[in-house]
Amino acid sequence: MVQLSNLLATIATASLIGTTLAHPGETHSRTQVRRDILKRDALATKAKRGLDACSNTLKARQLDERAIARRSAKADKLRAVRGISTNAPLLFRRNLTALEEFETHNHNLTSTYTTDMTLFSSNGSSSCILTPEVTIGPYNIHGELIRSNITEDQQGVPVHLEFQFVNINTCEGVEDMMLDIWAANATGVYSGVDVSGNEASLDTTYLRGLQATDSDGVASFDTIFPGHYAGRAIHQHVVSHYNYTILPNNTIVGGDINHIGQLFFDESLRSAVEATYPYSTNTQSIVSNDDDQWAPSQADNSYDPFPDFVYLDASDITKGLLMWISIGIDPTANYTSDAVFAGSWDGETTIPHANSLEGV
Ligand SMILES: *[C@@H]1O[C@H](CO)[C@@H](O)[C@H](O)[C@H]1NC(C)=O
Ligand SMILES: *[C@@H]1O[C@H](CO)[C@@H](O)[C@H](O)[C@H]1NC(C)=O
Ligand SMILES: *[C@@H]1O[C@H](CO)[C@@H](O)[C@H](O)[C@H]1NC(C)=O
Ligand SMILES: *[C@@H]1O[C@H](CO)[C@@H](O)[C@H](O)[C@H]1NC(C)=O
Ligand SMILES: *[C@@H]1O[C@H](CO)[C@@H](O)[C@H](O)[C@H]1NC(C)=O
Ligand SMILES: *[C@@H]1O[C@H](CO)[C@@H](O)[C@H](O)[C@H]1NC(C)=O
Ligand SMILES: *[C@@H]1O[C@H](CO)[C@@H](O)[C@H](O)[C@H]1NC(C)=O
Ligand SMILES: CC(=O)N[C@H]1CO[C@H](CO)[C@@H](O)[C@@H]1O
Repeated sequence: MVQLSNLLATIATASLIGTTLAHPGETHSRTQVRRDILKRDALATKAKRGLDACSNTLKARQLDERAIARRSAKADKLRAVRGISTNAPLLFRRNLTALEEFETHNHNLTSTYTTDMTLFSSNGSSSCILTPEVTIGPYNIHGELIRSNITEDQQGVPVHLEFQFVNINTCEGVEDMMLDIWAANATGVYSGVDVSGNEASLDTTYLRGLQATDSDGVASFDTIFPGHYAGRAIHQHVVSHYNYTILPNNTIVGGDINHIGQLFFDESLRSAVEATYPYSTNTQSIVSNDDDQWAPSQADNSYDPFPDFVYLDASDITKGLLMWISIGIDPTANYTSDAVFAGSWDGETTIPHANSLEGV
């Protein structure tokens, strides 16, 4: 069996390299990619150690207790809105053991589900989730709006996606960061770009938006499960800004970036989602997390770039998912120089940048 650490490191590494090949705008050289991987591995090791040290502190326990209460209440609320019985079992409790058995075992835990709400814990089974710093990719757009619901008119499996950022030095939530997220739609097309491999969509902003973290380091979005596109495993981008300025027109300028990440999703979940309409109409070729493993891996850090999740209705995935991930960061890190923007949204259209790798 593939070791968890190697498997995940490989996934993370492969994704980074996969991005380089798959995204037409990406021009990083192999040397640059290798340098990025080494830098990221060093940072991830440090963050993992920091989070491990956090797991038994009072602050972390309190943060976790609040997370359990919040996520549990959120699940109830989302289910009530959709008219789903709160007694219905939730699907897919993923834990570290399940993840280690990722390749050989099905970790759909429907039949073993109990009423234990600690499944919403950030610690315990899914102890101290860590996503590494991953390349920003060429589809980042400057000037998107501050809003929690980024769905717009996009059809797909609704997802309430909760991020929690934890300071690896203090074990506290990282407050007042502006999270900026983006992903491809159900048929694998990003809004706001017009490049080969991505249907022209400059006048759209779907599945993009910003939200500030609260005192627990939490910010959440209502979106849909992303679709796949050729050359990449399904992923969700997230970047965190700090020391930014909010403009009157509900967007931000300035500041620095202290995390650049991508979330990945369990293979079984991906297939279950993609069996439904309109994902089922996507004709682009699928790259699974496993298939992304072609790249050589030299690191063996314990990465977990997969959010935990529950089905809101155990019998119908199209009713939606609640997903959450806790990400350990060093809030004083500065990745501003690694951030590139494909264009800027001006309220009506996206103005592509002449060089998609330029900063703002
Ligand atoms: C974690 O998952 C494994 C494999 O699916 C399961 O046997 C085990 O009971 C789970 N542990 C917890 C704490 O849920
Ligand atoms: C968090 O996880 C660690 C490592 O598994 C464990 O030692 C600790 O007791 C857990 N803390 C809580 C509050 O569950
Ligand atoms: C988000 O907005 C879409 C329409 O744009 C709507 O259908 C959906 O119910 C909203 N989600 C939530 C959780 O409010
Ligand atoms: C995804 O976006 C493209 C471009 O905006 C659009 O043509 C396509 O219909 C969208 N897919 C779905 C499932 O709505
Ligand atoms: C998960 O398990 C439940 C119950 O065994 C089953 O109905 C459902 O189809 C499974 N889903 C996936 C994605 O395997
Ligand atoms: C972060 O990096 C950017 C780009 O290199 C630089 O302009 C900025 O001054 C840095 N911020 C801090 C707080 O050092
Ligand atoms: C918001 O205001 C800034 C500064 O005037 C402008 O550059 C930007 O295009 C505006 N964005 C939107 C979405 O209106
Ligand atoms: C100049 C400035 O605003 N610096 C702030 C940047 O953000 C950090 C973390 O939130 C603050 O500690 C600094 O004061």
